[in-house]
Amino acid sequence: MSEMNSAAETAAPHRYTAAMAADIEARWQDFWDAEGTYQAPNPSGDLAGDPAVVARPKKFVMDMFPYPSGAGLHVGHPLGYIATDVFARHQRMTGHNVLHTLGFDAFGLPAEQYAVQTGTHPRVSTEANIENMKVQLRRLGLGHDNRRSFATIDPDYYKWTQWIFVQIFNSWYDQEADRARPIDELVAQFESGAREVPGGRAWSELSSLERADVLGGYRLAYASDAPVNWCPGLGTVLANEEVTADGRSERGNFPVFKAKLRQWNMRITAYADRLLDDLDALDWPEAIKLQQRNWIGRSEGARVDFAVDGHDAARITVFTTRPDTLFGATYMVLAPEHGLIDSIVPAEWPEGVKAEWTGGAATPAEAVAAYRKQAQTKSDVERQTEHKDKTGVFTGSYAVNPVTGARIPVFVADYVLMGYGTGAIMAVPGQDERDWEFAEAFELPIIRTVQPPEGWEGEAFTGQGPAINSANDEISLNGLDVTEAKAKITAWLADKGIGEGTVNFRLRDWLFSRQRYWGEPFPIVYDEDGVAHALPESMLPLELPEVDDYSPRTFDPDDADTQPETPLSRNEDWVSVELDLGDGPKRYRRETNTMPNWAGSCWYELRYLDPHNSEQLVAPDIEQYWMGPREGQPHGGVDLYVGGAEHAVLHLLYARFWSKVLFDLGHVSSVEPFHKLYNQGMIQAYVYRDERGFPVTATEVEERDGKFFHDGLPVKRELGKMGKSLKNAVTPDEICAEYGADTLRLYEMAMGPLDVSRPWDTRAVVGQYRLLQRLWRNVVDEATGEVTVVDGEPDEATLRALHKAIDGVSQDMSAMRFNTAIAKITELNNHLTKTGGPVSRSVAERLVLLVAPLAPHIAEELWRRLGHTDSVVHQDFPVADPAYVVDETVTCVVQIKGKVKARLEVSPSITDEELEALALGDAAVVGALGGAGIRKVIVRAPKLVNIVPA
Ligand code: ANZ
Repeated sequence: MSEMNSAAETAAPHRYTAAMAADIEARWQDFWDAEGTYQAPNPSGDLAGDPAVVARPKKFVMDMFPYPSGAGLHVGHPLGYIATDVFARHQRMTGHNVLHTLGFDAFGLPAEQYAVQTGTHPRVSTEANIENMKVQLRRLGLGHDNRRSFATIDPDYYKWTQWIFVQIFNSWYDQEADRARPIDELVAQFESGAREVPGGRAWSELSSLERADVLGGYRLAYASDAPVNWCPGLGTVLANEEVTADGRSERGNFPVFKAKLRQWNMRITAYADRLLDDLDALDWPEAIKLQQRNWIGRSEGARVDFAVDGHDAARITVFTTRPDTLFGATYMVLAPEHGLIDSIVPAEWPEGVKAEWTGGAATPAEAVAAYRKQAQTKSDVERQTEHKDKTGVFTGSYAVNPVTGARIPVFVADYVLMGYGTGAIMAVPGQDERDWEFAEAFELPIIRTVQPPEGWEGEAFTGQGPAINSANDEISLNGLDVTEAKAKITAWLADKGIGEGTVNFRLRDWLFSRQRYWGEPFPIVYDEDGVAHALPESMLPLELPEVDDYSPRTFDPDDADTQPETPLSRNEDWVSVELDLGDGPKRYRRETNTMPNWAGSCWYELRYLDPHNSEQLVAPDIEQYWMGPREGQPHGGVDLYVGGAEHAVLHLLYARFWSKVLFDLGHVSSVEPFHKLYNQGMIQAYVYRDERGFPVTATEVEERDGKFFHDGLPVKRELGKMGKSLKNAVTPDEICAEYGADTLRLYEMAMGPLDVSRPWDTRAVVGQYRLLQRLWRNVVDEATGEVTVVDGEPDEATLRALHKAIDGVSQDMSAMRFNTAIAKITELNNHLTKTGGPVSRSVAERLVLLVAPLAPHIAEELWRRLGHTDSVVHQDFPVADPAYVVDETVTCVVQIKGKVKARLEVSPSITDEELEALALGDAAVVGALGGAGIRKVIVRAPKLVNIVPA
């Protein structure tokens, strides 16, 4: 290969080669940096610029920013970054002020784990990784406004992450106004008596601790003792979203247990309805919207209170989506963590208890305790798995069905979750599959309350039908359909004061603290009463202290009875401080948890807008300019946000939530952070495994007759992820070295539709390299380096090829169909190659402009060689002349009595009828006929019309 190259280079010293690409690319990258080519002006502030550019329509194009891992980038990572770059470049060339930049999401577990393994400080390793990634990214020629880049670990940045936390802490959700408001306004209502203080006492009578407790029930950021996901193996608690389907930590794959620990939470549930409703106006993939809807999980139903036999004060409140089935509720279930259990468990088993209900225990208390212990080790998902054997134990107590008056046994079973509804259910085996299975296993009665179709037996019926077996002296549902029955029974329950219609959400509040070092410190201190105070803005950023030991305290992964220990708590000098928070110097203790790594990505789109602002989160006019609501974008937001579909819930939901809080509090004009979301596919790679199933280095594999060998031994090929662990990573650096960044960019864009996953194939990259070589040859003489284009008009066929390409590429660019855009450019380029002879300047220039978004370096070079002194980046994208875009025409001969009288240029697809009408209306034909009538017309579309006059 290298020998061939050198031979070619001597014969054609000005050929486009990898060496030439390297030279061109480095030169233009330096030029762009020096000129600030990609700087987008703001309407005001330190990044203000040319008012004429600001006056253009804006385009804010954004990528999901990378986590700077130590492994660096492989060719799969930049797929989205290249795509947004191509799109942004096209937008720039079609008259937009384009904001495109990239920052780094740099707090989080991997850096910390790496630091613990190697003994380097996480800041040191993270910053080194960022530098390395910047070098890799710069090589790709991405047109970023580098003035706007930052990392979430920069104190200038996390000052504002902490500031937003304080805003959230200092606000509450006013249900009536349906928005967040400052907490001071709530306090004023308590003080004036306009709102009753929970508990009924006067605000002035409460101690500061009592007041803090009351306010904690309202604040949008609050500490609570709710059961959380505790992961001893990682030494930290985790959000629900970070726990896998089988109850393990997404990171590290350690067991996760439920434990009661005091932790910070974000009241995202207050926004459940708005998070749901506002999805409608967003331009997002339906699949992602659906995942968010499911995660939020809105269910309409009812709460129903059940009395407990022999415990006058006790009520079991259930949430049900099927109140119409109440007559069929033959037992009840409490989640193992339910708070009522201990107070209703009797000392002895009641008379006549069935053996299989007791779990073999001597007393109900023992049975319940043993069952709870076992349930603790299972994840919510495991507990809910369909058709898993139903387990449970009897509490020894009975509840009373409020419509039938029947005594129904109360069980504890893990298929009911504490975190959903009320943590208690009425079980209706006749209409619910899980209840049916449980009833069969525990020999409980089954009463159908909806008429199943004929022949339906042996299983629950969950479909629609008329109500049956559903009447008492006061109310009958019989004969009503499900919807009618629900309405009727709900009204009846409300009337009796034992139930009401409610809406329940699956969404839980967001657990917001982690027991880590490498995260944003909370801007919170506690006074000697234990009351939490937010730090004033003047004390922000609260920087991470330098500590000797930043490793988390981890435990035996299986030991549920451990307690987290925060690394920051080991630093007494930092923890214990004297501060003046407005009422004189006092001693405080700092919060020693840190924020989860999601915090930094909850608002980064705003920092790109006004990256150096130290006075304000973002200047309002700048925020409105780039993010504000517009026609077609009623909630405002980033114009295009590109990233992987794996962020369907966590990041996108959290960022939407913060955005809404900031909107409510008047800090931003956009209600939503991201108007249009696009998920790029994955670049997959072949994995080769030896006989034991271990991956072998992909580049060492040989192919023979469709079989694959490594070191002479057969290996199996499969498609998988790209990465170090599967020994199949290809780096952009390798491809850039071998072909240049422009070839890499083209190849990644040409592989297939952007949203589809595709296998990487290094051998195919050369195809795009050849395209660029032919492009070069159409403009530059490989032997002399002279530009070969000529003045003068191209021929008709070339004009057609050119304008068709312009038309198609323009549409493809706007719709992000970059693969088909490349196909059209290739076609045009091949046309020019085939035509032979020098290309006309006007065609060559427009071809270069078409290529510019995709392969900016070679385009910039050719543009310069074609005699231009300004950058190709800000040229107008070519516009197609519609006259040349329409299909080509064919010549139709019109004969009268066999003699040619006219020639018509017609579409090749014209019909006989259209052609006949056209011919008879033609002036020459009308003249030749001279008013004579017509006996017959013979039409052979599209080429011939023969008229026989009368
Ligand atoms: C009686 C009933 C009868 C129910 C019937 C369903 C069908 P979604 O739609 O997901 O909101 N449920 C309530 N809380 C639960 C908990 N903490 N753990 C497990 N299951 C729980 O589901 C609501 C239904 O799931 C509720 O309606 C309840 O069972 C059950 F024919 O009540 B149903």
